[in-house]
Amino acid sequence: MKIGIVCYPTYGGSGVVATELGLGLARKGHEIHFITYRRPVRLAHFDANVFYHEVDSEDYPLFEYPPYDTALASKIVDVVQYSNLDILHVHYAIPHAAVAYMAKKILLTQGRYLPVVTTLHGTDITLVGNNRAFAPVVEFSINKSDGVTAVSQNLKDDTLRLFDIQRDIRVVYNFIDFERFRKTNKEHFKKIIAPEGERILAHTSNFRKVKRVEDVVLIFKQVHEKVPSKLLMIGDGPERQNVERLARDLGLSKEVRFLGKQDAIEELLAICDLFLIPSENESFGLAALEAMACEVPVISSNSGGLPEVNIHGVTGFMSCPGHVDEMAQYAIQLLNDEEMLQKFRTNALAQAKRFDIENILPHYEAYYEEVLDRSAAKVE
Ligand code: GMT
Repeated sequence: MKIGIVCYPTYGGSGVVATELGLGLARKGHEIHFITYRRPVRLAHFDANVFYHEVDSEDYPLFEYPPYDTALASKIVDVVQYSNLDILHVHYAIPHAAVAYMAKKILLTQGRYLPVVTTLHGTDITLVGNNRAFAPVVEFSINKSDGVTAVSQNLKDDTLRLFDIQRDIRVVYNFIDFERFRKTNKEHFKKIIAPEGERILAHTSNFRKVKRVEDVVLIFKQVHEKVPSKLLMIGDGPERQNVERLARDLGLSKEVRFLGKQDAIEELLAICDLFLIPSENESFGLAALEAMACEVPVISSNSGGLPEVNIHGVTGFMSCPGHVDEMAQYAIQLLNDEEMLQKFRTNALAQAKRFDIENILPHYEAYYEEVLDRSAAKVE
């Protein structure tokens, strides 16, 4: 198949999923065309089946907001025409699903039907659920997509609850590539971070409010009082300054290391004992899955799709968002019990295997085939 993929190319979970999906499909022989404003972070190497089309939106003094949507729609039309795409897969509803609809309408005037699959990733639904400024367009463009997928059952349920959706939504979970995410021996590295054999906890995110990053430091404070430990804070975003200040105010600056954005997250996860993800809302929690694939148990909130990934009392523990004391108690219990920790490590890996890219990719391929079959006779 010739598949176009539209996504955010930066360090977000949706961009990572879109890029890894494209690369995985390319390995299986499909021709993949990424259409974005910047080369996706994980698209670092040459691949004969992968093409990258950059959206160049014109800057003009009249435009206070550069019209990216218009430029993207034009680029999609161009790529579909000249690369002869079979299907377009857009990741993150805003604005990609609406832009795809515009491109589809333009192509129809040329007698060509472009089937569009939209994947909902989380904040495109849960944020707009609270922001009516986007809602009518999101609802309309989901209904106009030829296929819609959501990354968890919980996100599907939220979408159906928050919008008037007239089409079926298929759940296709986030996935993990075990070629990359697996526990490797990084003892030398561990000695640098934790020279006295301290336990290592980690958090990775884009440091937005929804991640409750302050809770990570507050949980760690309690853990550190009972268990010799270090905390790695990986990623960057709007809350980073506040959280760095909090760590300093709590006297933890030597124990908490802010590493910023990192490419080789798996090398950091390889030395960790526990992963913290106390999000207010999390449609799936790809970061938790990445940790579990590296045999790191997870203390998470029970929001959104996290219970579909982290199994309470098996691969980690869960509490309601904001229940910092309870999360800290769970963390202390696990870190103080070597036998339990080892069992949870094994369980985390076994659960992560359910989301192996090799298992999930065929679901997308089958769904594309279904959508193509349904669209074959369509001219409108
Ligand atoms: O985690 C983020 O805030 C980034 C966001 C994105 O769309 O880039 O991630 C969302 O999509 C990921 C991939 O499908 C999911 O694993 C994350 O759980 C989801 N984030 C939220 O729902 C907050």
